[in-house]
Amino acid sequence: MRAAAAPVETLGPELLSRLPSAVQKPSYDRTALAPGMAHIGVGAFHRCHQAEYTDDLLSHRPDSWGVIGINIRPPRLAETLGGQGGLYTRLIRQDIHVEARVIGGIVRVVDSQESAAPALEVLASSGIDMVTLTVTEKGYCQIPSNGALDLDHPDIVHDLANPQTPRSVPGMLARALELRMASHGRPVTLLSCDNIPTNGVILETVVQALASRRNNGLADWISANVAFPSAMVDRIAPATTPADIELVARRFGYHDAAVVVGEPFRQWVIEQKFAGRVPRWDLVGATFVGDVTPFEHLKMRVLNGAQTTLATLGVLAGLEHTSDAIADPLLAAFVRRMLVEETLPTLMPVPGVAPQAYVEQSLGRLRNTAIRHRNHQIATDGSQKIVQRLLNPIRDRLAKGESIALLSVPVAGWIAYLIQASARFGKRWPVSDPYAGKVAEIADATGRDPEMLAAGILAIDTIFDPGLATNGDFRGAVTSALDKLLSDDPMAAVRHSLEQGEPARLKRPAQSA
Ligand code: CS2
Repeated sequence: MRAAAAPVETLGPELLSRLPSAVQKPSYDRTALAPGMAHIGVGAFHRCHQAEYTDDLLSHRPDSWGVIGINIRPPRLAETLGGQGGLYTRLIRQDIHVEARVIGGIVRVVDSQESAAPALEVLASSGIDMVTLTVTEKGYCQIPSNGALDLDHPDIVHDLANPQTPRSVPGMLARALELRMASHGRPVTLLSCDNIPTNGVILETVVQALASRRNNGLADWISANVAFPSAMVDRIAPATTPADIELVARRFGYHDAAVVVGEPFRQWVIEQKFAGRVPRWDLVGATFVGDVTPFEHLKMRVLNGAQTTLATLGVLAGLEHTSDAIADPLLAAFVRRMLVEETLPTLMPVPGVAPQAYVEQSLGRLRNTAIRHRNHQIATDGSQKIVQRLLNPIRDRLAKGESIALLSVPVAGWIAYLIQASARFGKRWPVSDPYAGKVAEIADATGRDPEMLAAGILAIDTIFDPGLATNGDFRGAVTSALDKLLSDDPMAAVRHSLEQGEPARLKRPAQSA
């Protein structure tokens, strides 16, 4: 009779001293670590990015910067990270290479999905001097086209009526700040780490929009005691899959329900605008600068612009991951030309960065076959992403009378992606986007006519500002690309735009009969 295999042990504090030597582990004493900051939204990106910088900082100089991780939306943390004492494995993967490290900076986790109370208790406490957030673009309850608080958002409607039991992120932060003001009064920095331009300004705008309606001095107290720096964050870290968890078990011999996987590249540029104590992430690779705008534009328009383009066009071409889409010669040629010819000229100079080299580096990152970044994941919440990734560079080019033939194709790609998920277009795939219902309604009403479809969707003024939506060149280019993307040969849109945009000297002579 064969002996039963020994059960695989789960990662936790007691396993730390027995981890295989191939797995790097915290070099500092976790038991001595006091919490000094909180993070809201402990997803793969936080665990792979800010938490790694914090872990580097704690190794560099042990300090009271332990992190309390809070989730206010699913999934619950108690069963995964919580059960592992906050520990998890961060894998860095590049093609066949895997580097493993257990990150130790998260000292406690808090589930606050059912009620705001557990989150508020942490956020309002006098020991917390820094709050970082990754709550996704839509977590800010802002109107994508102008960044103002969306007063019609159901959670905001709720929070305006029930300010002490908030549901939204802005509502929760406004309430936490109100509690701080009424108790210890300590200053705090709220640092958005979501991938939105001027994320600090947006966070401040939505929090202050609620605070100013309180009429109790909260807005003024916030102005004097709270900082909202903007930040550019970068590392590709797709959703963890069962295969990643399996890889850790197979290679390193333990079970970890909270594994995250990222690429080697990482970058964090933070506006130097703080209130109170600040973790010195600048000592471990982050950059503190006066203005993050040039860094944000570069990253969102080049790397993220390429990702969104490859994601939606990739799905339409039947491709699963970013690395599959960029392995397609047509899509690769398209995205490079779009970035070099149309996107780069919209960018301001970025200290220390050569734009062409940045494009090549970005495309290289997207070719990493070990990063299984699903095109559908990137296409998720596209309505919240296309403004900064595609529409802003388009607007800048149109203002200078420059061509937008290439950048319009992924805009049409986003439309085609969403409308093909509607019942009218056969529900080709499930989608997750706050505007999916609205787009489906338009598709139902207009049917297949590309001109009517494009007109209907470009009229959504919370995404497309009216100046852009009514521009004839833009509308024409989107309509023409959409027509082809909805045909049996969707990639004709990509081929056509490449041929059209091709400088005359490169055009092939017409074939003679
Ligand atoms: C991606 C980003 O899902 C997405 O929208 O484009 O998460 C991207 O991987 C990160 O911004 C990279 O830093």
